[in-house]
Amino acid sequence: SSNGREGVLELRDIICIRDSPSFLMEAHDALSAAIAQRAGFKALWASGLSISSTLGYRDANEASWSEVADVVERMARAANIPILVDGDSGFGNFNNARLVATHLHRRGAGGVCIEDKTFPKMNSFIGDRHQLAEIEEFCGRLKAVKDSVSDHRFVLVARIEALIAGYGQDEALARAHAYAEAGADAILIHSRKPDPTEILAFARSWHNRLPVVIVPTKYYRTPIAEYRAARISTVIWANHNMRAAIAAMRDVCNRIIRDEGIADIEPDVAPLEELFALMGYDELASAETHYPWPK
Ligand code: SPV
Ligand code: MG
Repeated sequence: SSNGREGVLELRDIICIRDSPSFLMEAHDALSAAIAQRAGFKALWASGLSISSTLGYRDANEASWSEVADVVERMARAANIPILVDGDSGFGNFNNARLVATHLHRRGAGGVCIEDKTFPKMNSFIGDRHQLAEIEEFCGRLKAVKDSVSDHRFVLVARIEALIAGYGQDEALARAHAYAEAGADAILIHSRKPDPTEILAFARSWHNRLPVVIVPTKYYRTPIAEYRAARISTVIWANHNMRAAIAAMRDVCNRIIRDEGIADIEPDVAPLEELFALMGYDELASAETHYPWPK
C-alpha cells in the first residue's frame, strides 16, 4: 500500500464491513495507543473526553483543536493502526470544521467524527442543555470537510445528538438522511439510556443506508450478538483506557500512602520490560549496530 502500512486495514474497511461489528478502542496519548494496538485492536478512537481529561480540561471545547491535533499526531506515531478522531462539533462553523479535518488528516488521522451540536459543545453525559445545530448548517460542515480533504480514504462520520438532546426517532432519522445526502460515510447514533432500545429502534428504521456506529458507554451490558443482529457496523469503547488508568493510579497512590512504601506494589504494576517493549527499545538497540555513533 502507498502509506507503508502493509497488513493494516484502512479505517474505511473497518467501519464499512457490516457482517460483524468492528471495534474502536479509546486512546488518548501515545502510550495508550501503543497498548491498545499491542492488545490486538485494529483501530483507535481518539476520544475528546479522554484527551481533554488527560490534558486537564473539561470535555466542553476547553482544549483547542491544535492541542487535540498534537495528541493525535503522537498517537499516530506510537500506533500503526488507523485512528478515528473525535472532532467534537468541528470547533465552530463549516470553516473551522474543514480546517480541523485538513490538519487532522495531515497529522495521521484516518477519519474524523463531527457531532451536530453548537460550539462550545458539552459532553453528552452531562446536563440536559445540549444545543443541536440546524440541519442545513451542519450539512454545510460535513460538505466542507468532504470538499477539503481529497484523500478518499479519509472517513467522515456524522454523529447525531438528537436522542441525547431529548428529541425523538423522527428527528434522529431526518438528520441521518440529511447527513447521508451531505456526504457522510457513516452515522454515529448516540444514546445515554441504560439499555440499547433507542439505538436499536433507530437502526431498524435506518435500514443501513450508511454504516451505523454506536458508543455503548451507558448501555454497556448489551451482548455483541444483539448489535450483530441489528447490523451495527462499529462499536466504540469510548473511554475505557482512561478510566482503567484512573482506577489503577488511584489504587496505587492509596496503597503507597497507606504502606509508606512500594514493597507490595511490584506484582500489580507493569514491569519496566513491558514499557520498553511498548516503546520499541529493541529497535534502537538494533539501529545502533547499523549506524556509527560516539562510544
Ligand atoms: C468521547 O469519547 O469523547 C465521546 C463519546 O465523544 S461520549 O463521551 O459518549 O460523548
Ligand atoms: Mg467526545
